[in-house]
Amino acid sequence: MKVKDYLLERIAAGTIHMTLVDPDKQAPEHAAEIAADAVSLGTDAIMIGGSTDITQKNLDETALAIKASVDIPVIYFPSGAHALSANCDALYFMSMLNSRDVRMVIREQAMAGPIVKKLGIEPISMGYIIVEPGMKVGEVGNADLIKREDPMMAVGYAVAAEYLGMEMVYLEAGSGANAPVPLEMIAAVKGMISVPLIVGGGIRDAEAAAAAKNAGADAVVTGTLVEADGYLQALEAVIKAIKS
Ligand code: 1GP
Repeated sequence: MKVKDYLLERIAAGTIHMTLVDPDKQAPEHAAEIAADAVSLGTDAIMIGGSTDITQKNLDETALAIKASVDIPVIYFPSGAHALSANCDALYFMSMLNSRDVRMVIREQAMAGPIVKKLGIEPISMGYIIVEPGMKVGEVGNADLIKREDPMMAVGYAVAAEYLGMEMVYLEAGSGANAPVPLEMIAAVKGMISVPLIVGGGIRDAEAAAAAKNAGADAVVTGTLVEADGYLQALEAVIKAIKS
């Protein structure tokens, strides 16, 4: 089954959870442990990515270790064409729609496309929209950040993504954000698109996860959560909140 179909099938049954692992943050063996823990707690897919310091080496090694330890899809969440790994089941073929830098909108993709084709990795097209505070990804992506009080700006980009044929939309507040994407913004976007809506950035507890789900997120992504020691309890609470 294609990863996209797996995600759509899961989403049809309710909001899903995806665990983001940054290859730059721990050794591949520990990344594999985190992924296995997340699977045992009910996460639906593992995403691998980070805004900075992703190399072909740490990506390949982390993807390989994770693939060996889990049997759910492992999806690459790329920051550019400089590192691409055939060790993942799929990758988000994404465009940072509100970047001021044409490189982030389409040039990296033009470089990556032929390589992705040759490697035979499943591409899942995605419109990536960066919301305040945006954090590192907003900074390195030179994003024209969506203001927190401007849900209609996010709606505009999201509908444009769908009309351009993108298969998913991702509302991103940035990894480690002190506040997740506003609930009104999630609801406004959800009300105007029919492709799945992924939400991430700054979601650290059950309350925030449940709120994002109830506002309309089809998928909730958490990353920073698993970087702290003793992450099991927090991750369990988040996944439970999303699945209940
Ligand atoms: C980042 O949305 C993800 O791309 C996850 O964010 O690290 O804050 O959970 P956190």
